[in-house]
Amino acid sequence: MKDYFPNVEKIGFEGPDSDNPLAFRYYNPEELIGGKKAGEQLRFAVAYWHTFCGEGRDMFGEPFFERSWNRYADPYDRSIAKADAAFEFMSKLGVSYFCAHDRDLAPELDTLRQTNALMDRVIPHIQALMKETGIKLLWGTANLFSSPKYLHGAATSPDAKVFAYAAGQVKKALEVTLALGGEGYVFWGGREGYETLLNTDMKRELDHLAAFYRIILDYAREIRFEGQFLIEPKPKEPTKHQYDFDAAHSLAFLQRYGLEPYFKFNIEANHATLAGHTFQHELRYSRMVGKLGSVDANMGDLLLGWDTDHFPTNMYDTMLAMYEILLNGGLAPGGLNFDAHVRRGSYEKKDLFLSHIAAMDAFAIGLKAAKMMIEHPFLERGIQERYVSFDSGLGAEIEKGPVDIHSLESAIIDTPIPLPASGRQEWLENYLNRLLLSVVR
Ligand code: XUL
Ligand code: CO
Repeated sequence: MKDYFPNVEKIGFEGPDSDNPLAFRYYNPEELIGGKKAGEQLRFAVAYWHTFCGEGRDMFGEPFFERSWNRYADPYDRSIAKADAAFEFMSKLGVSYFCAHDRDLAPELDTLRQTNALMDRVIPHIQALMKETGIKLLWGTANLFSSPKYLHGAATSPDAKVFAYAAGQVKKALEVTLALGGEGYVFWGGREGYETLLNTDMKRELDHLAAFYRIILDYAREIRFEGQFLIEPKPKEPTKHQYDFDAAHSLAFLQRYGLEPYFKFNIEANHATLAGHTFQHELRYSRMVGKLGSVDANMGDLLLGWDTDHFPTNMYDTMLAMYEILLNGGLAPGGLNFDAHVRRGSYEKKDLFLSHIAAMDAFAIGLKAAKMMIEHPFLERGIQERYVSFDSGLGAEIEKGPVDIHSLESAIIDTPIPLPASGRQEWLENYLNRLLLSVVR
């Protein structure tokens, strides 16, 4: 392995009082939290695209990050160098998983045949690095949005040849995911949406999207890919309206087309906030319908209206996220994928470590606080009490059903209705603050 990060040793756990920036303060993978190792519960993954492909480009600025592994002119050499840098980075950081698009691993050439042939040359090297380091693929995916051919979408493109190309690309991406032992496969609808209904047949595009999924599911069966398929909802960006808007939209789509049994959701924090939801809302909804499969762990800036993909360092959010995840019975075979990139101002290679360390520490704190929330089921008890009127009498009859409108009316028509109990929201929020402080103290 080449030495792309010569000044960084393996990152260790040094505890809250350490002054070493290249150390974990709260994340100790071996620490037993509720009888299970923290590392096994958190299942962190590094996102290949942001961490090894990102070079600081934004709408107004050129790429300038020093990422020597991306400097090779030959696409094969570049892919190999990038993989070497990735596995050195991930081993030093101490994560067990990565996530990647097909085009992160090997770039696109003129035809799909040529692109696939390049991929076939790169994959053995990735397999060797995986074997050497023990780092596994959490999920694979295909980049169906960067190439200009996808300008009107991939599975929802008005051009049938583009649809066919996208299917061919996913066929290969699935084979690669299988060859790398990927535990899941994610569909993020990159440009599956529309800019204006003036030129869009929404019904036809949704039918095409469902047909696309069916074709891929059939192929997965054919090659015996048994990983979990995941849809990653996002309401907008790059298109004005994305079809997988949020978890509830995505569930309705899956139900409408009879695809529900085959998918779970990969919930991303910043996509939730773009949809006008909290991260916890999307996690709760997915959990509630049995569809919480994996998480893209990042955070947005609520003052900015786009997908800023910050590293998740807000402990309050990580606490509530881990609460939902624990109540979900964990995420396996999913995990916490850092779909996040360093700010343009954080341009040093070292910042790649510092950002991941900050996020991993924040999630370790979140896990500990969430465990306490569950051990002292204060919230759950409060919620049970809040609905006590549905446990017996009239409420129980409503829940059991059927109840007719006349019996409901006669139950209330002659009685003044007292105010329902206080929701005590601020008291609950204060309780959570105390709990969080007791973890970091
Ligand atoms: C884009 C996004 C993607 C997916 C994978 O907003 O989140 O990186 O996670 O395609
Ligand atoms: Co994502």
